[in-house]
Amino acid sequence: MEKPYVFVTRKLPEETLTALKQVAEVGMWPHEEKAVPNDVLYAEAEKAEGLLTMLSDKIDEKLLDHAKSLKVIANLAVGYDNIDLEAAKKNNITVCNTPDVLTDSTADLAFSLLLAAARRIVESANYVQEGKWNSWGPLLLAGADVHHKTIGIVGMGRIGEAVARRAKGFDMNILYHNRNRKPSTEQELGAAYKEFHDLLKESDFVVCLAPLTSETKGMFNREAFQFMKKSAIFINAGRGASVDEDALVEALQTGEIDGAGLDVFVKEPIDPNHPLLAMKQVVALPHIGSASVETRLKMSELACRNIARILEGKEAETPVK
Ligand code: 8YV
Repeated sequence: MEKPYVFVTRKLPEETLTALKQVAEVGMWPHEEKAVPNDVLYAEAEKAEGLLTMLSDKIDEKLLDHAKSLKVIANLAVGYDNIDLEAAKKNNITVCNTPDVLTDSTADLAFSLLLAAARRIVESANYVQEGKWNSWGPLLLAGADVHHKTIGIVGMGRIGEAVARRAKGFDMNILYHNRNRKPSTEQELGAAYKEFHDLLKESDFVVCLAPLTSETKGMFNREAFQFMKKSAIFINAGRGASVDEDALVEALQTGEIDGAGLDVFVKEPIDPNHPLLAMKQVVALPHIGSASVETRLKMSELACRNIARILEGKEAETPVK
């Protein structure tokens, strides 16, 4: 019997595809850093029973209506805001993501951004590399302490909790805001639930780890930045569109807040001329939250297992509910 066809929209390490290749014929876009063009995606999706997709692929209703044989989409991410879930449901397509395997790597990165922005790590490294280090001053490149300060986590899901655990190790006072309260997290980590504006007012570091939904879109707007302390540092390792970037630029320019560490942007890749990139008090990264070799391999393996299981008529390991 002919094996079902699966299309993978970016080049993934061969060794992670083994399980999938046992049950499917696998086609793969051969580039690692170049997105699959829409005409290729449409042509491949039309004959595929499974798609392994990236956050940068827009999987909308038009594509899903067109992909008549499609049974499963596995997104190489915990987020799935690139996929029209309603349209997938309408077409009986199971959507899967890659939770858990990326939690700790993403929390490591979010906390590194916090440390880097607070202690001016990137600015200081550039200073040495550019040959500017020719004397010493007591306040030369002095940043802000992290230990014993207050962190306010917006979005207390798995990654938020993992960031809170790291913050606990730095003796930080932990506040959080979330759709629903997390009594076990409050107990385990001593995290205090706050209304959004109270969290903004009281935090030295405001860390956004919320998924992109109609409620979180643009929630960090001009008013939100005005609630923050003038010494506050804003970290975003969630989704760029949770932030009104014009308001963020303005808040940084006027000293409404002190700095930012950003792994995600409204438009990715960000325009190299974007005003945020010209600011010394901003640490900007190219959406590398889960980008450790170990984690990316695990994400790819999990996505492949999910597709293989659906094609074999089993339940997916991590379907989006
Ligand atoms: C992605 C992410 O995995 O998991 C998510 O939701 O934002 C990242 O970890 C990465 O951008 C690859 O799509």
